[in-house]
Amino acid sequence: MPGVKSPSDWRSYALTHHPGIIIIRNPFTERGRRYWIARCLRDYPRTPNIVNLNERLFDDSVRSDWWKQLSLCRDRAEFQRMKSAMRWTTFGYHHNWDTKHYEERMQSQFPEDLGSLCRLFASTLGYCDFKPEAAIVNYYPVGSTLSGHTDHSEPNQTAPLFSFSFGQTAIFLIGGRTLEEKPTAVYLQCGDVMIMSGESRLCYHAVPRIMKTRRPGNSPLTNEDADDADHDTHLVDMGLFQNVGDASFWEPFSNYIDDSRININVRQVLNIGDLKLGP
Ligand SMILES: O=C(O)CCC(=O)C(=O)O
Repeated sequence: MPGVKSPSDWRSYALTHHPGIIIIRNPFTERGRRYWIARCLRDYPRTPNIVNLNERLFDDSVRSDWWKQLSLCRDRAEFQRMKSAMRWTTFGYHHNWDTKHYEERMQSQFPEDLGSLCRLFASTLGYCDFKPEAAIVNYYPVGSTLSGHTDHSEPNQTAPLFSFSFGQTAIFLIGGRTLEEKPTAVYLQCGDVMIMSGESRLCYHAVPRIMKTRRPGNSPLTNEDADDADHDTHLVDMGLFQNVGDASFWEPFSNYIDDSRININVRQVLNIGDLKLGP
């Protein structure tokens, strides 16, 4: 897949005290990281996908195409307000934050490229039946946090969960099935992929801190990035994949992640054999 290194070059780790957690340290090329950052900012938070932006605070144009309106905004204070207000978008089956249930009628299309990315990681790890059906993209301005929780809304709680981190570094806490168990802290850096499988799938986790460490996404493109073009080019938006190598195209995305983190969190919703959610 363009933008991802060959699995034989992946550096994968397990956590001794948290069976089922797998961390693959940045298996992306620089161009690959840029591509996913641009997709998360420019494309995924667009209608019909759902975003957190409140209708009393933002008009329809912002709520339906946030990045476009942010790019057009010339007022510094308004730009900051719009930028920091974006906290999540959902697609595929939409996670309902109030009921904590998915509904058959509440879904938008799951993007082909993200589906292919997840299936690549899933099949390489032996989860050949994994179906990416719901995604939450979390946007974290430096200073924001995510409190401790478990992900238990999915009827299928045995399929692994795939989490992709981009931009600034997070301190991620992974605990146990109850709040009594002591959590372990790990850094999730730009490009890291974390898989919550098996016993860890239903464990408590939290993001207590985003750290502004460095300017990710600004390493020069290398030969490795040039070789990307040889892969299955239909799996990504090749126009965007090329454009992120252009300094002026990339600049607004680079500015965003200079003080923010992005996390793509992908789950399977349906149990094996089910074609839709029950009533
Ligand atoms: O940002 C992260 O790494 C975790 C996100 C998360 O836990 C969630 O979306 O449920």
